[in-house]
Amino acid sequence: MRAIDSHTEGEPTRVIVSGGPDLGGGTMAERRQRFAQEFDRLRSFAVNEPRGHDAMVGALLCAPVDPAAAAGAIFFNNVGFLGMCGHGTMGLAVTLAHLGRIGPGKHRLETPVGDVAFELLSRNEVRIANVESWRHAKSVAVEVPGLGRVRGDVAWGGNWFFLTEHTACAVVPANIARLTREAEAIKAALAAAGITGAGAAEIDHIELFGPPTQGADGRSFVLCPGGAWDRSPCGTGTSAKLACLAADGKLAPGQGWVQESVIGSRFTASYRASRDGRILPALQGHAYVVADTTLIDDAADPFRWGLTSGT
Ligand code: PYC
Repeated sequence: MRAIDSHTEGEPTRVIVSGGPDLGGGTMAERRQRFAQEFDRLRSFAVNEPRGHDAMVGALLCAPVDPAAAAGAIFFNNVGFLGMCGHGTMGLAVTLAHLGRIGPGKHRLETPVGDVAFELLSRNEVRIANVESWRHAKSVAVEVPGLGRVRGDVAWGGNWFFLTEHTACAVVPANIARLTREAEAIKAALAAAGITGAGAAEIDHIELFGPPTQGADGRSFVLCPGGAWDRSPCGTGTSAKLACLAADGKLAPGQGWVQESVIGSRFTASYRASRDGRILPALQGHAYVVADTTLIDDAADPFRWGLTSGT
């Protein structure tokens, strides 16, 4: 399996460019389902230890349904599959450029939750136009053991998010272990209380906000499904935040928003209005290719399919 690794504002992406599962034709949503049902161990093989680690996000590069698109992609992580991935799309863009498959300019990526336009602005700078995003529920209250009543919004930005300013500590690197515990407790409480996204979808990303540093408008800690925290400001999380700001009338279409991660890396963002109060977010950030590598499959290796929590 050939993999090209990159990071986007600190968050890793591993793009499988060859040797991945053959998922046949069909939409990216259909191919994601086939990947999950028939080839899940290849997901673990590619991103879990010993070849990867919990924070690694994978992207299987696919031939697009529409030949005019640059590519299709199915994003996944240490425990399962993602809808969209903002940082991953930026990583994939610089990877395609590294492979000589795209040049500077505008391109389109097919994902399981819709098409995403992206623009390679320079070797390491990418702008993406994410899928339609919206706030699903405002100021939802949930009782969280150890934290008390926590209020936050539920929003879609390509994945489901619970966004709250209720944090027991500052959003700084020294508090990452504590923020992780807090976010995990909120996620468990939401599930226990039956609070979901649309269509009973699990809220699998938790976004905790604290005061930004100079030059930024928002600072967030994002817990991803699988327990890893996002080193980048999280593209789908930033989109969910823009949807909430738009719904509250706190950010106008076209107005800039700088979101920083817990480690201080940044995306610049804005949105266009869409139907029914929904928005079309645009995000910009930097990504760098860091490895072009071969993942080896040894049938004698007891941890051939990767270490998982059940290992
Ligand atoms: O950038 O959208 C994102 C993302 C999702 C999970 C990790 N990063």
